Amino acid sequence: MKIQEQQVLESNKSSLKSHKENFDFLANKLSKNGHDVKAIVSKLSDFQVAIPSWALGAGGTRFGRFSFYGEPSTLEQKIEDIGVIHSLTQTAGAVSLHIPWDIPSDYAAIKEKADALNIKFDAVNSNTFQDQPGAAETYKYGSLSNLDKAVREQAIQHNIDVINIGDKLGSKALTVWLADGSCFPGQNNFQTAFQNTQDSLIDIYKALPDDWKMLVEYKPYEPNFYSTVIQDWGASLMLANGCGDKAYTLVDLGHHLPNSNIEQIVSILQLKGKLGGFHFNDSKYGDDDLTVGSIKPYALFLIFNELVYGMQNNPQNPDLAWMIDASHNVKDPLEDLIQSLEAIQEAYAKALLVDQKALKDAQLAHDVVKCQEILQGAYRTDVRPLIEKARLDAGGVINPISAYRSLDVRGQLIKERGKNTVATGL
Ligand code: AOS
Ligand code: ZN
Ligand code: ZN
Ligand code: ZN
Repeated sequence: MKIQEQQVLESNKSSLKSHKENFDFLANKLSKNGHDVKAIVSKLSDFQVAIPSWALGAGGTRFGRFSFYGEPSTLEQKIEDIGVIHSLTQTAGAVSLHIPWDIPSDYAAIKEKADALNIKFDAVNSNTFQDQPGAAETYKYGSLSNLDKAVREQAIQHNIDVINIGDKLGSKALTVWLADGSCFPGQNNFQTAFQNTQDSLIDIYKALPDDWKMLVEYKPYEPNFYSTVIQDWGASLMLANGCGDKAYTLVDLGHHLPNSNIEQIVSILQLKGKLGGFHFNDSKYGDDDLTVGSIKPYALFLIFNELVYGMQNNPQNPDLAWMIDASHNVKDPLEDLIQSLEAIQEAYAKALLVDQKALKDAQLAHDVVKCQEILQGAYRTDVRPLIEKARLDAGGVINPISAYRSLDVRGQLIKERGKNTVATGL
């Protein structure tokens, strides 16, 4: 399944006129208010988000899984699916692989396929939260934090293997997420678990190529329900600092206790030059991995407001690895990813509309009402014509969901692959 240029053109025909009207109206209004619309549109066109290889099949919970069929069962097919999303949105120009779920059998062929679809290899993810068939040691009681040296060594070696695999594909970052922790008080010594984790991460860090980054992901609970070794941004930052300059914190939006001020976390990490990457999703209760922007779109906007500020004011912070980490039971996974990309673009576009100079002045004048007006004025703008224009300029479609449906992509995939269903990740 590959979207042809002709199909893109065809799909845009019917909506081109109304898009143009809407865009001209908005662009005119924004220009009058001093915005450089061209620059905003080109920033939106440039913005690329990596699709996680584990989100292309229907997700599931421990209570069950319901398939959409036609799901990709090989890495090649996963890349083809991202190719579909990318052709329509022009925003999904990267993939984040999970090892061992996605070990390439033929590196040259996979690279060629990804190149042809304009897809880059973003951060590679290691997995020490499951036992692999034939493995000598078990991760039942932890991996990098384990009391048993042999287990730690196996987990360290796995991460080094992942770096080597990613290196062959042109990836430049390793994401480490650990399930390590405890389910009951007294099960673990907090200090020993933390120190073991630090020492293990340092060993992995030593194997990191010079132009690579190590991204340390945190999460407050699950699968362990009493304590998690890397529970929050503070633990992640301490571990990253303990490794060195190439180690950073990765923020997954679902990995916070309810009502955490994620925008503030993001902001301070950028100030310290230590924000390395993002896993976008949304949640109502915990690590729900719901569609980006489906529950708390205003919070997403506030996060993007800090990200835009950071990208403009914090040269000490490197370019971020933007990734989605979501998965679903009840939606076609590709439609869901398209909705997530749209929500990310929308939050980004609105954040670009915040008048930073006016905001600073209002802050200086302690004009609290004005500060809020500035943020909410940007948030309340319907920026969809800007996103449509950005997609159109880059060669994508005006309305990805309706194009996906009218091209009957899922039907085609089922025809090609049959009623394929595969188990995916977390
Ligand atoms: C787990 O909750 C995390 O979000 C990780 O990013 C994890 O490695 C990923 O979901 C792949 O399993
Ligand atoms: Zn994540
Ligand atoms: Zn998550
Ligand atoms: Zn998660």
